[in-house]
Formats: sequence, C-alpha cells, structure tokens
Amino acid sequence: MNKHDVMATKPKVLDDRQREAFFEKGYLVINEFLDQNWLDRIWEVTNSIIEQSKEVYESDGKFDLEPEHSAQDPRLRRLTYPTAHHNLYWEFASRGPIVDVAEDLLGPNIVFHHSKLNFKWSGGGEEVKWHQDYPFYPQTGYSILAIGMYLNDVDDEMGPMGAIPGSHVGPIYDHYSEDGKWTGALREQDLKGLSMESVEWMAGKAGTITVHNARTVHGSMPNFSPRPRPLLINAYSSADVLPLTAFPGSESEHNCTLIRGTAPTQVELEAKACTLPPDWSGGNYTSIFEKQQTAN
Ligand SMILES: O=C(O)CCC(=O)C(=O)O
Repeated sequence: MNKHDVMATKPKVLDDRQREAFFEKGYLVINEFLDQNWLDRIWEVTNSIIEQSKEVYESDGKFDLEPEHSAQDPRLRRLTYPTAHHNLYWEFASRGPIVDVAEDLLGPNIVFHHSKLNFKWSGGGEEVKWHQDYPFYPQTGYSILAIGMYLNDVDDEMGPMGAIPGSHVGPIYDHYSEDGKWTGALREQDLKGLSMESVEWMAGKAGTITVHNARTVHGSMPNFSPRPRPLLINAYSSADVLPLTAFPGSESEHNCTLIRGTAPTQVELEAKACTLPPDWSGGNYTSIFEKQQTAN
C-alpha cells in the first residue's frame, strides 16, 4: 500500500506526525514503546536461549556465534529466526503491539516477513556495516519495514541502530564488491556519496523500538561497552508486495505468512532495477554478520 493510501487510514498507535516522519526520513524511533510485562517475558525466553547456546560450539542454522563463544563465556551474534525457536517470539511478532505499528505504516494487510535477534555482545560485539535490507530480498514494491526492539537500555556507546535520513528514496545500492563477491554492505565509493554526517543514532531505553524501511541505509557500530545490546528485529511487508527471489536463510514456517487482513488479489508493482542477491535457496545463507565479516 502506498503512502497516500496508508495516510488515509486511521492509525492505531502512531500519530500522523510520526507517520509523516517515517515516510519522509525512512525510519522512526519510539521510546519505551514496550511495557515491562512484555520485556520480562521476552527476557525469560531469551535467557533460556542463551543457556542453550552454551552447548553449541559452532554457528549453525539457529545460532550465529562469535569465534570466541564458549560455554563459560557465551558470545552470540544472532539467534536466527527466533519465531521458529520459541512460541513467545511468534506471539510477539504476530500479535504483539508492534503489529499495530506495522499496520499504521503499511496498511491493514500485513505479511510477517522474518525475525532475528541480534545480540551485539558486550566488549566488542560486532558492527553491522551500512546496508539496505531490500537487496537481500528484493520484492515487487517497497512497502517493507523492520521493527527492532531493544531488550536493554542502549546508549551511544553500545552500537545503537543508525540510519541515513532520506536514503530510502535514493538508489538501491549494489551489495557486492567490485570483483563480484556478495558483501552484504555498501561499497566505500557509494558511502562517499551519502551524507554520513546526517546519520541519526537511535539510542533508547529498554522497550524502545526502531522502525526502518527496507531501502533505508542503516547500520551500527561495534559494542565496546561492558553491556550487551540485544535487538529483536521483526520484518513485515504489505501483503500485496511479493518476493522476487529465494528467502535468505533456511525456511521457517512463519516466514512470509499473512498475519493481519486479507490475502491480496492484486500485486503492487513499483520495483526498479536492483542487482539480484546470490541464490539463497538450499540454505546458502548464514547471517549478515558472517557475510560482512568474511567479505574482506
Ligand atoms: O543489529 C543491528 O544493529 C542492525 C541489524 C541489521 O541491520 C540487520 O540485521 O539487517
């Protein structure tokens, strides 16, 4: 659904100033959106997932681990597809209060796209290089967004999410190196053309949410603080925007399912040229961290 049609609907949780800001800048931050009860429930499950990771020594389809990860000193980069690993993550992604935010920005018919929990561990949790999500999973249109939720208070030292205002209406960048290797990040040359001084860093207390469009250029710095920065990300699309390529990562039963409204009878076609990602079918994808960190 395009901006005009979305703005004509009555919002559930956002005000029009917030919706306008999202469409103009390509992202939005809402401080302390989640209540303590949701946070406590998500933390309880997340702590049990961290416990499980102590029995795992190598990254697999579920855990993306830093090289130094051990049972004594767990260091997780990412839990891939949280909704596949605990029903609470699915309850949150499909029926939690963030779905109202998605509806206010995408319209009433919503597909859950995928989820991930990026831990950005204390004492050196890795950066996420500047990238757009869209080239990882191009679709027929641009009504796709990701909602991140901080599980801890996040200050500027902890690698908060950063975004470049207005980049969602700019070019769709190549995420390959000059010699044709997928890097999952913008090239240095392209970054020079972007106004990096305008980057907005979205720090916030636990329960704060960040929302960005799939074309918005975004990233985050390493976390050298002694405090971890878990960010639970759920991505959604307007139901009439259909995928063009295989999904990055192994299949999960929840990915690309309709969670609100009705299935489309028409497809939204607004996509311009975009370099295709590698063929991700057959589990040929690990995580953005692994791809970006091994690209150099
Ligand atoms: O964890 C972050 O700071 C950014 C995450 C992100 O952009 C991604 O996983 O695509």
